[in-house]
Amino acid sequence: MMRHTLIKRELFGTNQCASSPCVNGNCINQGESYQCQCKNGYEGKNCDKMTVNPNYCKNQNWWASFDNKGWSTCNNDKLFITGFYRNTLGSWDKDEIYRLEEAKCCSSNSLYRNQQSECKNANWWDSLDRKNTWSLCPIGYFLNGLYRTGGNNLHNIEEGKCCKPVNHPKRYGHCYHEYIRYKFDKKGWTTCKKTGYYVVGVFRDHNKDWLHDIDYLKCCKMWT
Ligand SMILES: [Ca+2]
Ligand SMILES: [Ca+2]
Ligand SMILES: [Ca+2]
Repeated sequence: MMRHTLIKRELFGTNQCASSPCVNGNCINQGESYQCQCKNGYEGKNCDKMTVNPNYCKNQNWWASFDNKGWSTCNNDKLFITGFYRNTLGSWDKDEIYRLEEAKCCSSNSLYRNQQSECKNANWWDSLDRKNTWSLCPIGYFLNGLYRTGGNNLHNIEEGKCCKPVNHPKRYGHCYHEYIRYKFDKKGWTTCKKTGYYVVGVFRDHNKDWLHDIDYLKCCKMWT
């Protein structure tokens, strides 16, 4: 059957799909032309453009970047953090922040799709030095990255990069506190579990000064 079809095409016209023009999709031969059926997340004639659709998320690699002083962010201002991946607990008394290895970066909800972002750096230099204290983005902004200095304690996370779609107001939709006291002691993903929520801040516990001492994420929805 297959063989038959190929021979037929050779005789009666060229196979427009022969060069596999659909980068992320299936090709449909249409005589002189072709059409691509794109996989989810891609668009364009050849399915070569990535759609930043409301459900788009990417795990951003911070494995090396967060080992040293400097910024680790989502690779796009239009993406917002919904959670973190951490490596194995060092020990209760030495759980260095470089064990934070990845951030989950997700697009805005559909209302703000493809809008440019405006960003601000939130000053957490003192707030993360203190126990029982929240370190938060300015109201209406969502976390996009973290800045750390040279030491490896929790208090060495000094700033949050906080972004919002330009037309997003300086307020949030519904917010809640995701309790991660035990979850964040272990290797794996810790996220805002409810869908459509983004991280806007972290809470340092009453205990020590290590990565596992983040006890809560503040998770908020975008305003609709
Ligand atoms: Ca690392
Ligand atoms: Ca500090
Ligand atoms: Ca903990």
